[in-house]
Amino acid sequence: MARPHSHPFVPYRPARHPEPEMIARGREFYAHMDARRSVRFFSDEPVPRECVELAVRTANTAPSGAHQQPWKFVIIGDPGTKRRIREAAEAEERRNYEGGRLTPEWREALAPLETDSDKGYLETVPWLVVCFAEKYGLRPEGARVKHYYVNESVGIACGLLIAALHTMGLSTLTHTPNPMAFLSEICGRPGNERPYILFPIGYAAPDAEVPDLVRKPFSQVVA
Ligand code: IYR
Repeated sequence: MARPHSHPFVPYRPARHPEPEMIARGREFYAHMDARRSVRFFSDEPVPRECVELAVRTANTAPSGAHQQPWKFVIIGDPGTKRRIREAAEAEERRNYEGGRLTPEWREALAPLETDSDKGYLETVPWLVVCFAEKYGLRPEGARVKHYYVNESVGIACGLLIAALHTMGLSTLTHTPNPMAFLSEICGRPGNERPYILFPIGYAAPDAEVPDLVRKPFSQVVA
């Protein structure tokens, strides 16, 4: 059936599998993703830059509002920049944890994670990726372009980044130092980009531990 189009369309034939294979593949992917944990104890072992780039390429496959891809991923590997980011993040977190900026309710919610203002992992890891969300686009002459569903789009892209890292055997953390405006300055990003998530990326330390958390059972997340 030839549909009338006013813009270019191309055929799309995603792979299909017999039902038992669909279920086997789904189970395998679920088990793989279910084994992922956020990590705060990293090894300083080097990781090929190509792995990080592949994760960013994967993130860039995310669906986005009006296909505007309102994201930017800054890849940082040099020790000086990692140090500046660590120092700035810790300064903010000291105001949170030691300066009383965290509300008692927030403190209580974070207690099981045993987080504190020490963000040494920001220097330990071989790579940092800072994801920025483009609040609006900028044409070369400077005109603003409205972006749609920025938060949803960038969130999905970051989810794919996390999945890609996990599939390569790498670990990360969705770190959101609060507030994180310092990331714009250190990364030299323009005003239309808002820091979204800071991802330390590396191998989990051989003796890494994670909080003994349980995921909500399926029955509680499905309705
Ligand atoms: N940004 C702080 C606090 C923090 C907040 C949440 I929500 C967490 O899930 C974890 C930590 C920090 O990084 O320590």
